[in-house]
Amino acid sequence: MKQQSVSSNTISLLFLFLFSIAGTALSDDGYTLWMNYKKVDDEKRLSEYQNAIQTIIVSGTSETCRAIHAELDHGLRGLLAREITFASSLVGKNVLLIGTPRTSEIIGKLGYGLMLRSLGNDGYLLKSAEFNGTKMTVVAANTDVGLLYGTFHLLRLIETHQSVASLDISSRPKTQYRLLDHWDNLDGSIERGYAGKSLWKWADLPKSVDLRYRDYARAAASIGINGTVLNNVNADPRLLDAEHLAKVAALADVFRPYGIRTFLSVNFASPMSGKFDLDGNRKGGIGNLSTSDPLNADVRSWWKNKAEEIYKLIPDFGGFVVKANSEGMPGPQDYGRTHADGANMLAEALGPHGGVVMWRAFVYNPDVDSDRVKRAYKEFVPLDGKFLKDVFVQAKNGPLDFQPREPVQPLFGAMPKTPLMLELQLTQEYLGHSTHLVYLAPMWKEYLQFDTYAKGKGSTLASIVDGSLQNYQMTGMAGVANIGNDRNWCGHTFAQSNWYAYGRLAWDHDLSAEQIAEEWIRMTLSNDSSVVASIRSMMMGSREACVDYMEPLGLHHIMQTDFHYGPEPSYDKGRPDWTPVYYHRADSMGLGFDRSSSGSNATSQYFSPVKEEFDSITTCPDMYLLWFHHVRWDHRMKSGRTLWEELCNKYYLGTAYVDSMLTTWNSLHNSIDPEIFLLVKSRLEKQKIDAGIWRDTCLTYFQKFSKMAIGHAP
Ligand code: BDP
Repeated sequence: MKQQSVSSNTISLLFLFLFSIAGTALSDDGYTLWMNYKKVDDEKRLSEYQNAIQTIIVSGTSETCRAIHAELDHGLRGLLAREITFASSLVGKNVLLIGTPRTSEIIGKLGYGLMLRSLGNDGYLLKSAEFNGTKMTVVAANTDVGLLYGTFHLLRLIETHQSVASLDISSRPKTQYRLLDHWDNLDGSIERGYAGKSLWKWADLPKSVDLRYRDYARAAASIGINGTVLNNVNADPRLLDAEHLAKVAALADVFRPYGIRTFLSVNFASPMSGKFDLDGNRKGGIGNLSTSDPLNADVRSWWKNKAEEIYKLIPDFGGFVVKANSEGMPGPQDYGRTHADGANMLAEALGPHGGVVMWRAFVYNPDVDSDRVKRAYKEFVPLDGKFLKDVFVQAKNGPLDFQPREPVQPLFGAMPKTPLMLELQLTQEYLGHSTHLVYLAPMWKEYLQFDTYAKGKGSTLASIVDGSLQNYQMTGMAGVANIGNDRNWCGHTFAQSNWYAYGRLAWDHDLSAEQIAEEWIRMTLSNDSSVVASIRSMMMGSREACVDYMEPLGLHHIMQTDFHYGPEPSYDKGRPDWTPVYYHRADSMGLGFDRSSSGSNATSQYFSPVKEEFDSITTCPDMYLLWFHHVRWDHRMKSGRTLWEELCNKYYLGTAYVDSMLTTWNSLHNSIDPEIFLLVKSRLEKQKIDAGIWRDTCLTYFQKFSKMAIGHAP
């Protein structure tokens, strides 16, 4: 579980030994995430577990089964505080049996066949059973990876002190592709990364394989992640050269036993010859062609050959993510071709090998519409039905860019013939980086539960993404990772909860944000119920507070240009669709962007009755009001307050919530590991200062237009 490289193995082991003889006073540096496997401190539960798990049988010899064995050995040794006995046949009275009907005769005889049939490749059963007088806890699945997921579920039950006495659980993921997207660059930097440098040590690979890669895979698999995109969507073409593919293959070898497939972001101009411009930026690709036109025969065969080369090295390679014709990246439109032409060419290369294309819909060409948020819809909806079967169109949750709050991206529901993959952002690009405590599950739930009305009432975003509404043949979610090489992976301890929550929701979007928070707190911080309750309630309101102190009532993109951390509402230079002034449109009359039918008419991209609800200033929910309407300062809100009063109120509510989080946290100083306590405390203190800056900067700026006094309800 410690970070070390193979070459420094011995030294690290020595350290480990010295640390362990130093006793238990060592504080928690966060490295073990939600898998710290500390001894169960509830005596009753501990003896229940010790009694139920006396001998373990892991049926199967695959690398995945070896990983299961290692995880149980390590996990249960910690949790149950004793040596763990493994056996290959039934011995003793109480057995933990892990196997598939193919690898274990007993599983075959227990009669789970029908149940297993409905669980697919990744699902599993957790059962309490009896066989020939032996009491058993059973993890059964159709595949070894299913067993791995079931094993992690069992460990989670124990880590959260739940009974394992009469288990009857079956679980299968609601989406097929559950990916973490890393925006990591070859030089070790991470685009929008706030937790150190990239985990991937390109210079050392493939020879030296950091043991941390395995811990990454364990953590990801423990929450059901089954794919990792290694590099930035602003893709460096060199990742596809032979030298780098060997490095990618070495990573894929580490991830494979954990059921994690490897994917790459690719640069559309890869087949072209490349050079560096005066700023040192690479233009073009790694090939020797003079074009990357997707209808050119040489370009097409370049990609086919590249795919063959990749699959020779990585037989289970997952596929490509492509950012094309967006923010300066090359794409098919450079040759007058469509996004579908580009995506289909790549699908033809990957499809025969079992790979997919994730073609991003994050495009906002100003020629398409003067309102940035309408552009992706206008470019992609006409292409519905034109993509080959191995293509996903991957869209961010909102139509702009990962703001603290946006309405749903209207593409969802509007492309019934194209599987849409939902892209969420774990890294807090616009939500206080790794300094602010913002638990994102409530936000993701808000999107997933949003009713698009695409096929009438009940057409939630979740039902689109999981394929049930429009019968997608492939389904998936992608989360832009918040992971770096910081010792605790995510910078902020609570940012770990966002990694955790993303995986859990990608597996099952019906889980509640509260339940996920509770699991995470119990596994990471404390199993004491009152501590859990305090932290959970802190987390649950943290995202709404962030919206309130940054961009309440539908305001958006009023942050510092490019850095995206603090407020900069007065900024109006450069591309208009990147400037706060373009978005908030404050003037002497009021505030907000008129996207109603009397303005840019972005409301028309939604289905009825959402369209009408958003279009009218009286029915538009407060939380989206300034997104869709330019509202008079003296407009009466649903609360009875004027817009100006409500705005002030929200900013003060947000900052007050941060104060209350700090107070709650301080009250827990005896209940939390000291290292984690101090780390979180110092970040909350900074968050408090930042929230005040947001409030004061924005209100003072808007006051210039409203000419009203800043005040707030007590
Ligand atoms: C924006 C980021 C930018 C990304 C871009 C994208 O500011 O760094 O490259 O999205 O998603 O959120 O492509």
